[in-house]
Amino acid sequence: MAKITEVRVIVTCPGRNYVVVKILTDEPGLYGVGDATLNGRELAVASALTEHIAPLLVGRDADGIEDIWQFLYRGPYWRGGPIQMTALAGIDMALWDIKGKRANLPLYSLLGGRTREGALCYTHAGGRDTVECEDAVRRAMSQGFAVVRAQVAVPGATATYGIQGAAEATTAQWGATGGLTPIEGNWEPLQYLRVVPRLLEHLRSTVGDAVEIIHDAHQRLTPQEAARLGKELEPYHLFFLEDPIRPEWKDGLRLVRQHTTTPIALGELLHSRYDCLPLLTEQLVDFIRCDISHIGGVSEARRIATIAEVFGIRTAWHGPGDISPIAHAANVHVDVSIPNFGVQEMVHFPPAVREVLPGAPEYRDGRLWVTDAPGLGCDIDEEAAKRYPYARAYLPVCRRADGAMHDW
Ligand code: CS2
Ligand code: MG
Repeated sequence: MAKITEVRVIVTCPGRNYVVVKILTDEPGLYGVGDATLNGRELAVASALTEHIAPLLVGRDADGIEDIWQFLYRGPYWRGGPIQMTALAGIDMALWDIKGKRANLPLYSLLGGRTREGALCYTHAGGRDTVECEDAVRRAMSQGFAVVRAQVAVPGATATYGIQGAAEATTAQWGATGGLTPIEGNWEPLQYLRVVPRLLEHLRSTVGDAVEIIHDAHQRLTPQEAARLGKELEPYHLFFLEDPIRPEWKDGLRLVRQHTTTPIALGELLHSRYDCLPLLTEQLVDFIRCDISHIGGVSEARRIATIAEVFGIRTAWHGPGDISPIAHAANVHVDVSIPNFGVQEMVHFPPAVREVLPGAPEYRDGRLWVTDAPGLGCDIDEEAAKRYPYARAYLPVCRRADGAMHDW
């Protein structure tokens, strides 16, 4: 038995903010790390951890992951939601890390062992117009990517989600406005619905079928608009259309499904297996893409994957730059140990992030690889973390042309 002696919460900003949980034990040198980053609400999670969760864990057996998970999920009476499930994810990952270190086995081995060599992954390709996006797709292909996510600027919009590619998801500049108000963009559905089929037509007629293409609608469409887009994209055979509608509108997915055979992926704004359930049991999605840091960690990801498997649904876990290398490693350990893995979103972390949080999965030949180091294979350099103090940042927001709020 290894007793928990301290739950340390470290908030650091090596380019963008990350919240790291470090659980220490009474076994000399034995600790685990977990990611508890919720972009734009970092300190809310940090305070849930330090004020409410950490005092409950000191003295408990670090081996009892399931019991601690249930205790933190059901125990407080108030359950679910992004803040609590992100805090729980940090704890869960750190406990799995400890278990791996005690067993001297990599996490994927504890989860049942390898089902595949490496995790097929995709990178982001974006452009101000279709040609710029094509260049980005070609660059990704030359680096070995077999799957890319393609986004293009919407004419007339002051900012469009996704067109700056991976850089957008890996710098604190993204949404950081000096700490007062978020950047505001605007966006109109009709322009967007015209430009995306043109992008796909352009990509298929220039780069051909040699690459799989994903497009992220980022929860901006109505069910009817999403159905129209899915239908118009059918000739270009997307790998999937991501987040066509808001997650609140699960029923709306039925309409989308009735009208299009374009595969659908959804999940980054869901927070538990309960949130995912109707999407899975009714086969309303082809890929479930929750964020391991926002669903209570490795334990819940495994459970969601198992339910999805029953319905022939594959995983495509969220993997943006706003969750740390620790979460990316957790993703890949799950990816390589489940039977129904689909694809993994990835980013290239900049040097400062790698310095503070070593151990991100390595990219090679279109796939991500974790090492055989015990546990997650990640760490935090606390001295380096201190050199990058927290800096308040917000995600951008999006308005319609008349000034009304929309979904970013
Ligand atoms: C996105 C994210 O990677 C994705 O698919 O939807 O970049 C998302 O916008 C951010 O994680 C929000 O913090
Ligand atoms: Mg997305």
